[in-house]
Amino acid sequence: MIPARSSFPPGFLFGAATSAYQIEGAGFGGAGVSHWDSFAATPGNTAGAQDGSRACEHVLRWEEDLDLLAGAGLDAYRFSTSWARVMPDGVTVNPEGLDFYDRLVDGMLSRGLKPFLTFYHWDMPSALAMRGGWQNREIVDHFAGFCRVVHGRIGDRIEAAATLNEPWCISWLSHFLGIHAPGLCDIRATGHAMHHVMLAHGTAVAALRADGMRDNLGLVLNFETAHPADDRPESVAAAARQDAIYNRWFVQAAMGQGYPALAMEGLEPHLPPRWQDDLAMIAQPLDWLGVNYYTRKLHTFDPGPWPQTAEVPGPLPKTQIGWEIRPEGLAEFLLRLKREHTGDLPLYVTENGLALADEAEDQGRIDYLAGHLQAARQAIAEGVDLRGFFYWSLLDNYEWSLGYGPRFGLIHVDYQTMRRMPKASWHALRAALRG
Ligand code: IFM
Repeated sequence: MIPARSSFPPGFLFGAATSAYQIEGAGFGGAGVSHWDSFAATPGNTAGAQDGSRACEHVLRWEEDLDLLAGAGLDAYRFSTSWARVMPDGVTVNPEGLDFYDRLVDGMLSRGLKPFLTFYHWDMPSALAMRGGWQNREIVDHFAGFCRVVHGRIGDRIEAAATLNEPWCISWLSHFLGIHAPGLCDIRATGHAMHHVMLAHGTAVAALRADGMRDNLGLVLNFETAHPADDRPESVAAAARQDAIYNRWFVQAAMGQGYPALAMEGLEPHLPPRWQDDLAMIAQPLDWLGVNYYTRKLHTFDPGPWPQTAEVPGPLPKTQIGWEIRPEGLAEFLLRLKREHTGDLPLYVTENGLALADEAEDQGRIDYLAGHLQAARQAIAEGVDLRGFFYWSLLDNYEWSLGYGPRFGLIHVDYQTMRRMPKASWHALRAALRG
């Protein structure tokens, strides 16, 4: 059973999260081409070559979506702004794009929902991607400029803002594993992207502070438990390397702890020149950190080039997309962050959820939510200053390279008619929140 609102500290926020490209419909409202449009248009990159041009037509149906958020008794909505919608060529403002977010934020406020903005959730304008995107240091100032434009228009009404969603996905998943746009498999591109993405974060924070954003500015990172597949020392070492790349690189840099040695073993030769000079700019003081947690993976030694890790399927129950369900990992990360990296910095769970193929299985979503909310309560009981929890996702939506097959939503979307239908989990969450 989903724990009741009353079992959390007063003021604890419950919300749901989405991102622009996954729900809005990039084909509407004068948005420019993003690197996700061209990535999806290239054979083999996304399931069925599906893209976000129509997605959930949120740009046309946002009022209904906000009604469903408020109807569930949620307090907050985590959304992102599409860079390609706000600045189709990466630099020139599209007034229609900004008007959309202006209306959306007012729509949240009029329904009593607190707006939690993420400036960038992956839809980079192609014009900038063609200049090297995150590999090119130029992106740092472009990104800060984009954040300033968005903040200048809606910053007076948002509750909290994060610069970036999941820098691991922006850099490693997209430049090393080639699974997300721009689909590169190149360690040098990866090293540059992993540094520039953090420099862009820090530079944007400094710019937003200068523009008057004094509080509630943060960063959203994803964490994934990396366990060794067996007791062999080489598997233990492989899991530790994976942990350094995924779970330590970004948080350490943001918290002023430098890059982790185990990741530097492979990445240092591929970082941009004079990367050390940027560490202070990266480590800007933040007001909160967002934690996205879904799963754990098992790792073993791989005899190829660094990082010599390979994933092995684990024994735990799995979601539609094969991710193991392990709620205790959430409590472990929240406690570890406090102990090793963030100290007393307020934390939010900014994403947690699962994909299930079919509504008949929706009890699985209720159980998943219950387990992870219990883990959040445990972390709070053990002293973590956790301020809120956002379910991923409000709606079924475009799951990137996996297309529209995986269904993460509290609300079912019929992609033919665009009809929204709350699932059993939406009702269960509402009951828990209303008490
Ligand atoms: O859909 C994604 C989201 O865009 C970022 N975090 C993980 C989710 C599920 O894969």
